[in-house]
Amino acid sequence: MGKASRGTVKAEPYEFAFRPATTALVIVDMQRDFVEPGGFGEALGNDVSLLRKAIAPTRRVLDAARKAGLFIIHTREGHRPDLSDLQPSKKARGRLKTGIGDKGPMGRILVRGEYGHDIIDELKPQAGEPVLDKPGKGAFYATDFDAILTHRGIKQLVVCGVTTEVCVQTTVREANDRGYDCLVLEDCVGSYFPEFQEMALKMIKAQGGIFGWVGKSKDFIAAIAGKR
Ligand code: TIU
Repeated sequence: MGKASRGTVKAEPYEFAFRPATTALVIVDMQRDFVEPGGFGEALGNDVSLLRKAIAPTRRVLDAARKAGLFIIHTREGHRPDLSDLQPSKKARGRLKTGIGDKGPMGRILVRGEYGHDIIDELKPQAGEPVLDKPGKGAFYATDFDAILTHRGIKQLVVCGVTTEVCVQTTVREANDRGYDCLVLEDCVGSYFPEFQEMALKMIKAQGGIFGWVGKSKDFIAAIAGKR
């Protein structure tokens, strides 16, 4: 099958239709500081094992997407080393003793170029897969994400990453308002809060897919196998 082929993925509220040539895999913020033991997320009192469950299925999706020749883009949340793009409100939020820009267990927290800010080894980007640095929760705010997708003719986004109700959902809402169809893979996204995981996914697919679709990695992998 050529790249002009169409596919459908079993999903809710109904099947997700896509064309491999116009579909991007977006992996949101799989950074050490959120996902690894000893990082910023854990230092805030979170159980990172809830996020780590998403690593293996996301790796399978990434491998399948590479084989199928899909456009792949990775995002990272973080700031310039001089913190000139860090809103004072974001810095102040949480009244943290050790917050964004401060020295954390894996370098300066959420600062570009630091070890903890980078993507985990299991999901390391390859050459040709853009890495999008974003200062906010959504991937569209203050970035060239929309331009990158538009230049490639991308219309559908398949979304993995963390956390489900924060950066994943914000990005899906932003994408939806810009006319992209989003499929969120439920086993490839993770939240520190199980109840938010459940509800964030329900919110996306409610009301006929008000923000998008929710599916499973195995069904997406089956749909793109042999599409190259
Ligand atoms: N990437 C992302 O979701 N950033 C966050 O700060 N998430 C939290 O859940 N805190």
